Amino acid sequence: MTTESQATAAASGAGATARFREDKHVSAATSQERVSALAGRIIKAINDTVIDEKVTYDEYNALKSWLIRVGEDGEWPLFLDVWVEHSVEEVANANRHGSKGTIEGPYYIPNAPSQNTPATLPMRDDEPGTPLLFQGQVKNVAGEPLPGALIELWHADDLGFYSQFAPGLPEWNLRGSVNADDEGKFQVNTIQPAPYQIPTDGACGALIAASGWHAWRPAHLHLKVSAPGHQLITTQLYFQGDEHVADDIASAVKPELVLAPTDRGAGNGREVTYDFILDPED
Ligand code: MBD
Ligand code: FE
Repeated sequence: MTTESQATAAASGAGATARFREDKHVSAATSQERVSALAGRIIKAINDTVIDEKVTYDEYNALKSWLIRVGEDGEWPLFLDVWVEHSVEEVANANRHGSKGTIEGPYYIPNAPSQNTPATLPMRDDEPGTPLLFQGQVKNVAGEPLPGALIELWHADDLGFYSQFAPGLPEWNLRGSVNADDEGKFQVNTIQPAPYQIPTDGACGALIAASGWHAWRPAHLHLKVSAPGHQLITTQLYFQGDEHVADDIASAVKPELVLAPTDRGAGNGREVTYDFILDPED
């Protein structure tokens, strides 16, 4: 039997690459002018670094072989989502008045099994981890409840593995689409995810080791929240007391996104309430 501990960087990378190709229909919408301006700046930033740092041929060749390996390991989605997506998200959501967004990361899968609130995410009978009741309400920027809200939730298990990107997990483990009630209220039963370490055995892990960095993200819930007439928000929620909240490898933590769940007593795990405020469609 394959188990989660046999997850490899190359297998998760191949999965994330395939996922990206299925979901993101990148058109030729970028003009020649814009491509030239952006590619020109990025190339210049590399050349400026070479000149400023007096980069040697050995270092240049190390870079070349590392970049080749990023491709071989299928780790371009991981590399970009860990080290670049946070600034793209900052630009994209700069004018929102509602809840904070943050990066999507490489492991979203659309069309998870749909349920009405109160919901329990698909999980194994013996799913390890502290039970977590996540509840709240979806509202507009005037504080009014939004009917027809949808909460898509996906997260790692108690060992830090995502279904469909690590072997041995049921297809939709800890992934769900929850319809809120007529007042935008929702309740989702799940388990507390573990801190997540990005794969250490691939090209991104090699960069982290060679730099003396760490590979950790704080434990997080991934969410996409939407309602008719409103802008979908892609975000993550973190947990107070997690040491990696202060030094996320993906730079995706914002203070507004840190939860402080309370104990429910009687061995029922923890619960936390978080309301989502959605901006109107433009
Ligand atoms: C993750 O789970 C994640 O959220 C990001 C941003 C990168 C790698 C794995
Ligand atoms: Fe994640």
